[in-house]
Amino acid sequence: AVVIRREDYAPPPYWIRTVELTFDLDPAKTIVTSRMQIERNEAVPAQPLKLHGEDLNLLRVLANGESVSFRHEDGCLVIDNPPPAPFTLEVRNTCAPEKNTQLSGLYTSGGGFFTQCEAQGFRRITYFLDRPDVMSVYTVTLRADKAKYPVLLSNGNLIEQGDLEGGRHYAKWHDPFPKPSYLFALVAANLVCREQKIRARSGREHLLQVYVRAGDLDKTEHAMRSLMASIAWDEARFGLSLDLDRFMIVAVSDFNMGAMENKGLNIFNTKYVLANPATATDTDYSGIESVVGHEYFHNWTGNRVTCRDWFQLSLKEGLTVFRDQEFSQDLAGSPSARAVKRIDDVRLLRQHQFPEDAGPMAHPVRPDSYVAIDNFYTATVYDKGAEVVRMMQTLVGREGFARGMTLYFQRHDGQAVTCDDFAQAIADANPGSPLAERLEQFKRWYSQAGTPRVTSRGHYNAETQTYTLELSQHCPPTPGQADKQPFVIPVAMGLIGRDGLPLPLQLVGESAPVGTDRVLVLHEATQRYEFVGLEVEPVPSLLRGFSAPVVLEDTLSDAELLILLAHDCDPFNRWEAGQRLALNRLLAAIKGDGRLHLDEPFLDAMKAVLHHPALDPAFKELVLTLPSESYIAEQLEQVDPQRIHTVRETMRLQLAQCLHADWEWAFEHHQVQGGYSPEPGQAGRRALANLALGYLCLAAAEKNLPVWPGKAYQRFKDATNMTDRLGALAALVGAHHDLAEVALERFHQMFKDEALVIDKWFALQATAPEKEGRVFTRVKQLMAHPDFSLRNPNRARSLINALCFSNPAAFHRADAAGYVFWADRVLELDAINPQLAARLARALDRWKQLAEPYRSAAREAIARVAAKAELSDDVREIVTRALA
Ligand code: BAL
Ligand code: ZN
Repeated sequence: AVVIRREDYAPPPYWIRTVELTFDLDPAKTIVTSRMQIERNEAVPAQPLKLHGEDLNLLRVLANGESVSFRHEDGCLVIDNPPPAPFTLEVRNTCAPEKNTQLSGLYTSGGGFFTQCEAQGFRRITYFLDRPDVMSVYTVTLRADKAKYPVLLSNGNLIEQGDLEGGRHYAKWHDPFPKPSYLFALVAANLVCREQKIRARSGREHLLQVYVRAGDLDKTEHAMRSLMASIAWDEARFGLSLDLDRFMIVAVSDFNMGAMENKGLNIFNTKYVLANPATATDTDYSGIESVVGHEYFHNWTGNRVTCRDWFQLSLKEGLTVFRDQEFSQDLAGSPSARAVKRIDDVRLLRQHQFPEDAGPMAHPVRPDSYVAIDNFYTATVYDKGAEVVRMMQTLVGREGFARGMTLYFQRHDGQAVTCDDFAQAIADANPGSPLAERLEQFKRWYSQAGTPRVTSRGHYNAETQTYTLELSQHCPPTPGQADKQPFVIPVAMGLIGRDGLPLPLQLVGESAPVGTDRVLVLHEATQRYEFVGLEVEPVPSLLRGFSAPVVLEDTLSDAELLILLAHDCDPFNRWEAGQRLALNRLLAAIKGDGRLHLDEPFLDAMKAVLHHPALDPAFKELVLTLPSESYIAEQLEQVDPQRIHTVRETMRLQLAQCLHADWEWAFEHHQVQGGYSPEPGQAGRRALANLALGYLCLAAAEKNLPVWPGKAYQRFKDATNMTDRLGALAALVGAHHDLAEVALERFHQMFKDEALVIDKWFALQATAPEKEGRVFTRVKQLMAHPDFSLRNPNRARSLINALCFSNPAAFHRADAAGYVFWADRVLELDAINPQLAARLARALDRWKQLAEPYRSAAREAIARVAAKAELSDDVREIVTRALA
């Protein structure tokens, strides 16, 4: 395997200014003809022309219409002596879409043709300079059987279409914007579409289309609404308008990622398009909104300004995740609904990115090297990258950040640039800001991996009425980076009185208090802040809104956490205090004798939140949901997954029993009246009612009481939307109640033709709380279910990844059977779809943290995968790093 290094970047020796592609589409053998206008990049010494190609069958190569000598080397087509002046190169080749199970390049799905070119799929379609800094204007002609493939789409504008002999037809598309090959797309399939004409703020008219298979049209309204909302938001917030006459979204059921931002022709996993109340949950609805937004926002952050090389991936991904998160928060509306969204985002970051930063795959937001770039579409590049952008906004303010974005586009529209260029633009637009003053240091967030630890110590002096806050930072070593330099860390904070009221913040030397909320910029290893004029000892509320992606280590007592939970005006920290209280109790039991007995103050605090008249149900649901098993594991030096599971289940049961009357109240009082809407208010009520129902069924199952399981079953049957139906089903499954079996069977019958719902059916069973090995046994049985398939990524993930990533107690078994299962599946999948296999391979990233006997057994399983001779680069990179 070849290691690609960032420091080796060199500009391309050639430019491909225009490309005319013609596709004669056939599932077994598609003929691709490519005519490229190529010229030398005079800025670099003359070199052979090397075009990337993978799994292609070359038919002919002509330069200026004449044959030209070429050779193959390292998977490239090499022309040693291309004509010196700008010239036309014509390449003709074939590829085999129906054999393309990797789903990278041109492939078939459900009887249609689809493409996925990011990161390096275009080279699996035809020979090209398949790198993001080579941008070309594309004209694309598609020819295919008209009856089988009535819809023929590519990027840009349709300029010609018509019939051909033999029942075939053609369509010709032209995209006026130069783009890198990774943004190329085509679709040829039997699809229907929802259309919408809109007039943007700018006055320009656009045609919006959402293409799906016949029968799914009733599930496209939400995606279309989300697209319209995205267009309006980008204009309002950043002054960025849609630059195309036509914007298309196409849904496909076989897709490795969530969606892809191809210029003007976004291709989506059906999971992020299709929704109606009967088949999609509130979570699905909000996922669609954010992914539709995400892909649309890429049109500027990614497409108009793209990445110079793949090490800069976070330039577009971190920024675009930040944008989609802001979009969803703005759409959510109320401060409380915004906070719920923020908490959700932080939970994901902590669940996925923090473990990544602590494991063998730890890498900087801008990685330094890779073997398979597909392995670096990670939580670090995406979600930590978004946090880096958010910190910039915190340091320059919301307006300042918008100014920085404007400058970024003024400078770089139409270019392929770097993370440095982005940070520079934001800083230059905000001279005098803490970002501009410490830009070089701030950029360590791009170059240093690992999650920094911020330690806080407070000291109150009653005599001088001062409070000294000492903040220190350090970052643990990560592979290849033993020592870290201090980061620039914005710490949003406030101080709270024992009565819960916010206190005025005045630092020594300041003439007056500066509000009750401010941002401290920690940039040294240790800094002290002295607050004056405080008549009582305050409780610090630090890292409000999770203002930096760090672990905060403080010495807050239970009493102080209870004050924050009851009173903090920052909803994020209020939630955090509740989680900390729960976590303290869980960890004490796990590290102690395993026994847990919930105390009155904790239970009273939870009841108070549940009944609080001013808090949103969605927020209550988040407070009353316990930290996940994997988050608990991250707090421990040595992890015994079974012990964590047992203790957490004990706590769940005690919460269920001790708050029984409260859960009954919560369930009864949070029913939604009227028709279904995915809006946050309704969704929050449903979430809390479902949480309550889960606890009620758990308590009932323990004592074998029939009432609540009976009610849950009834609700499951009568539900008028998927959120309620699945919630009731999950309550039964989570309690291992006999009715769960009947309900599961019925659910399958009801939805057997709805692939995305059947995915939920598999996932629910794979993520049920483990009890006596039953869940693991069930998963193995489900592998043989007629509806199961490894070839469809959503389906494979719904069972296998659900078990290995989301059900630690079922996966980490003392008999190692979970690891044997994992290794078998990684190897099986690798032969079909290496990207998918490599993702699954990461389920054992944190094996070194496991206690025995898990640790040795996990290592053995990884070694077994690594010992396989024919392994993809993707999987080899993951297991090699894991064993290093
Ligand atoms: N660019 C790959 C899919 C996404 O992040 O939008
Ligand atoms: Zn993206």
